Amino acid sequence: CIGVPIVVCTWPFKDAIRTAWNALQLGFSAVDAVVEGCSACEALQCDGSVGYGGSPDEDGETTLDAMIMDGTTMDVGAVGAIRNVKDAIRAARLVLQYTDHTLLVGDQATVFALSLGLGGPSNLTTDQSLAKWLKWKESDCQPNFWRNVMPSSNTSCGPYSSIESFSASNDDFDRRKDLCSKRVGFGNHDTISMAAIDKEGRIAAGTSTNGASYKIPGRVGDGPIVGAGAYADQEVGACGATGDGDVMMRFLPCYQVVENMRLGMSPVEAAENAISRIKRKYPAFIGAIVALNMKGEHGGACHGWTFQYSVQTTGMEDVNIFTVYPA
Ligand code: SD4
Repeated sequence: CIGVPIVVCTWPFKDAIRTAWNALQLGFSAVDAVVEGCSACEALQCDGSVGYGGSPDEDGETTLDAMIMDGTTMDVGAVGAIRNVKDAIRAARLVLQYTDHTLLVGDQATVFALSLGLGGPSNLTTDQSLAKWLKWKESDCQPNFWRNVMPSSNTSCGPYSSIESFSASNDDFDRRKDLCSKRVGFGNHDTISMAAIDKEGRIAAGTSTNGASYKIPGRVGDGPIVGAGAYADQEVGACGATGDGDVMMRFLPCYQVVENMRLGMSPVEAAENAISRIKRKYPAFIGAIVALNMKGEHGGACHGWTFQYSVQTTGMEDVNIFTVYPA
């Protein structure tokens, strides 16, 4: 089934797709559909990687990243590392709707969202995220995201001064990270990235995630970065990404995908090309991309894991799940 309206998203987040699809069926805009779909995932804490209570940072706090892009106007609203607000995608939408800005971050994003009536402040920590963080704290898998820091056993600044692995090489870091990821679950990269085309042919894309577990506080991932976590352009199509955002955002893979399609590539070719550009420099990265063009053709590509994405369009009774294997 190919056509429009259509909604696609990373991973088998069926409820998110159904929510967005219902919005499209009711005649809502692509922007509204993506916001509603991502919002449903936040409330459901999809895979623990979206919404509150997931991916605690080094201090145990959950912060959220989200973005919504209107591919018709190219307007964007995004929030990075927003604290104490459960509705990250709605906060992003407020940025889009009520400001000339693109991205607000941290505490000030919180103040902004609350001032415009979003619910909260809410504690984003849950028993599960606390237990996960404690397990990590008690493991020898700290720190997670530091490298090339001078060992300095006699300084008292920062929680890591006594950790000897600072002197390890980058390869050692990668190996250790890999081992630890299996033990304490570093690798939960399951962002929702969604794209939709509505009945009037308008296109939008958006993301919502609680980012990377045990990140350094203040870290913002690829989710709210235009062209990295998602991108949409009415003339061409849209894209959503998931995976190791710290690496992926260096390549603006979703911008790349849309530009690839503009030059005539199919969604699959465009996604494969964007992934291969990252792979060339970072053979160990983990990530995936879903691409959609204005005809409603879609495709995906991935590296380092098997990827699934979800689609609903006219003629499909329910959400269809597509599986993509690494090239
Ligand atoms: C990030 N890309 O913050 C996000 C994490 C994720 O699927 O799960 N992606 O790096």
